[in-house]
Amino acid sequence: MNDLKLVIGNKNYSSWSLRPWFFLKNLNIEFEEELVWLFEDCTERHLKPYFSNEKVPVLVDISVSLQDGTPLQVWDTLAIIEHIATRFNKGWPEEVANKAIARAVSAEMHSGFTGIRNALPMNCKKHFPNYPIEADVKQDIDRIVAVWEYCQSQILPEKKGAWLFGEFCGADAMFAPVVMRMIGYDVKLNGFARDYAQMVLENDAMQEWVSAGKLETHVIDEDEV
Ligand SMILES: N[C@@H](CCC(=O)N[C@@H](CS)C(=O)NCC(=O)O)C(=O)O
Repeated sequence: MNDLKLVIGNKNYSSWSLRPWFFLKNLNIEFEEELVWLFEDCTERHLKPYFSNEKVPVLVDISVSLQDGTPLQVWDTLAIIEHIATRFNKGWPEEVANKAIARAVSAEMHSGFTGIRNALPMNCKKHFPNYPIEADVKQDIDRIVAVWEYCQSQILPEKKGAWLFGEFCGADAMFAPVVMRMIGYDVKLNGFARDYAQMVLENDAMQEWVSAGKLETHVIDEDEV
């Protein structure tokens, strides 16, 4: 039995769920998965056992007990990533500056980029060629590309690799759904951003997630543009 259970939403739509799932998969940490269909009659009942204000993702870690003997629950994507990194002592760059930058860009992703998040909802099934990109979304995209290039410029010679800091880390997980949005809405990218997006799309874990998302038949109307 796994110590960890990750409660997630629909793979086709739930971008927040994808982040910790992608993080665990790429760190080769085993976990059980519970999928809850979002915005349906049963959603509230299925999320009631969790202290997450009826939101996903939630990580349940039975190796850690609370005062009342129940297992630790961690909700909110960034807190889940931090807990996994603390428990397994991996998942952020080791070097102090890059660790701080990785956390800064992850926090920026967590709290910002509402233009792209609102206008281009993740939908693994869809591809919209030449989708019209509004000015506020373009601003977000430009900032994201600048962030990716900034991270890449900090890669240490001994950590060379295709991820944002060479080796995979939490920042890659935080930006993974953004890649899906950029590809789905046909955002034109160049240079490192284009190669990075392609690499994330081809990643085994991403392919597994997208394939499962494409098989789902549940529809969330507000995420359909
Ligand atoms: N800031 C939260 C956001 C979580 C969130 O909004 N999750 C969405 C699914 S992607 C959700 O559970 N929505 C259900 C609802 O709002 O009722 C996090 O980082 O985990």
